[in-house]
Amino acid sequence: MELDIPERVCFIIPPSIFLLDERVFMSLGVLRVAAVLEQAGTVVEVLDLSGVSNFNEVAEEHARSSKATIFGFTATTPQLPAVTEVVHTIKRIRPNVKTILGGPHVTLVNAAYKNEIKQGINGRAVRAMQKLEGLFGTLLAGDGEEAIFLACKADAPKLVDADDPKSILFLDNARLNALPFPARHLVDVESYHYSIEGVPAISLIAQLGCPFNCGFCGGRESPMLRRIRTRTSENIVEEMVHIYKTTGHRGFMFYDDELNVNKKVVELMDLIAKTQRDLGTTWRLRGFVKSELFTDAQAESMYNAGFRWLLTGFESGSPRILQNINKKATREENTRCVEIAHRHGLKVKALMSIGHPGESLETIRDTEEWLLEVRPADFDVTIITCYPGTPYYDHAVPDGVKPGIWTYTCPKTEDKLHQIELDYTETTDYYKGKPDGGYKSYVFTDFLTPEELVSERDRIERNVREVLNIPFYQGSEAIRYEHSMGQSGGGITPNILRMSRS
Ligand code: B12
Repeated sequence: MELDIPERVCFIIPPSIFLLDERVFMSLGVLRVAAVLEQAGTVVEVLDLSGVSNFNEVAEEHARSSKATIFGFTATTPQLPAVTEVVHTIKRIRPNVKTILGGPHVTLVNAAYKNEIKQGINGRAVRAMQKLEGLFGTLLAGDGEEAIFLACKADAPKLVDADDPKSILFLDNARLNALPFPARHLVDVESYHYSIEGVPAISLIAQLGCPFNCGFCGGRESPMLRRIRTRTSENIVEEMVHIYKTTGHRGFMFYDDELNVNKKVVELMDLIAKTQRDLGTTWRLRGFVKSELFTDAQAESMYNAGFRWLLTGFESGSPRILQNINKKATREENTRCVEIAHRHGLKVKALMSIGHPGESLETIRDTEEWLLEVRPADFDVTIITCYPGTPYYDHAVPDGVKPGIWTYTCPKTEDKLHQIELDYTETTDYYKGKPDGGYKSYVFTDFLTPEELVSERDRIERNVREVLNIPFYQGSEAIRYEHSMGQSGGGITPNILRMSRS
């Protein structure tokens, strides 16, 4: 395919005001797209507004001085209100620039939209899609690495849909393997602070996709998020070595949905272990596993590769709720997973959630009891969000009586989850926020109101932390960018704005 190479593109990473600390993990997806453009010769600017309280002022200042004619935004659903503010500002200051939205929110709204259209429904997803169409010049759903060239064209279609395995823009394993690593040099890596067992760590994503079908999880009908696409073990380790040699990091947080859905996980772990021996270094690793697939052999190889921590979305201690989620793992399998990990010296962070269909005080108590029984080294308890593209959202129907309420009914138990319809350009809905006061629920069940779900969440978190002696996290506050913070000669400080060498 003949490519039109854009001259200069500015990518904007919006803030995530609801997070306890916004500079823990960088947005790798948009940096993957940036890397491909850089490789093609485009000058790429990245304005990283994570953790900047007056983000809109900074965007305004940059819009005035930037020579970019294309502004690309990335957004998860709760980042959309901030993105909406910023895109309005950019269009006001530079009415002739092209604006593009990519990332999880538009990908998932598009998946939900296609689902509604297929069923002949003009519902919430159609409205959500129309909002996005009004705000941005071009919408890009799915893999951005190759689709970006089409999206940047002056005559690009309104929607570039790369989230379709039939599209040539949907990446296969071979192309994924051949692409450049994320352009981490376009953000201030040092300002992102995360450590594993005291070792400064950086995130990476080895494999894409999760084939499971949990009710709360985004993208179950989005091939980009559902189909497993792998890179070779050699290519993944090459990225780790590249990070180690360029930034000196010895800690790696794997953001694959579940490392052990990869049949070659043990091979990968053995190669990671061997690479450390060859380089004469020791690394510390952290990542996610799916509980019912976890084995002693995996645990042993993970420990040898440098893992000391695992994270698992156990979600609930209630067998009925696990069934309602369509989790596939039973309470017993979840317990077994923690036991295997402990046997091999791996600490477990248990990721729990409440607000599922049929959730009641009793099922929440089951979750609390299970945590106290298996004694994970850490845990969190979140409140379910029904974003577009989750089965809870995609298979809900409007309540016949109450306007603005949608209800999902579990096919097996007929338990229900009620959802308040939201305008995602205005409301910041997230499942994990700041503890004590940071949570708000937009779901409820036949047994618990939104407010009760929030108070139960806060209660479990306090109780279990107290009994298991696990401290609350300390976050870090957003910073206010002052012009005087700029480098000599003015301009936005490099921990917010970076660009490729022109
Ligand atoms: C790592 C991760 C995190 C990290 C880092 C977040 C980050 N910004 O990267 C942390 C822990 C901070 C995090 C937090 C949250 N996360 Co998260 N996270 C992930 C995870 C596991 C991997 C992300 C990733 O690197 N993917 C791989 C890259 C290649 O894909 P990508 O990011 O989608 O980017 C590609 C395309 O989308 C596109 N693209 C992306 N941006 C742009 C921009 C332009 C201009 C273009 C053209 C293209 C483009 O091209 C990229 C390359 O193909 C995903 C699940 C998944 N497997 O993707 C969930 C996921 C993104 N997270 C999710 C959620 C819900 C959250 C939270 C809201 C949870 C909460 N606290 O309530 C927060 C939101 C934080 C935020 N910054 O907004 C959902 C998003 C759903 C949604 N509707 O938006 C996902 C999809 C999980 C899921 N299946 O439900 N998350």
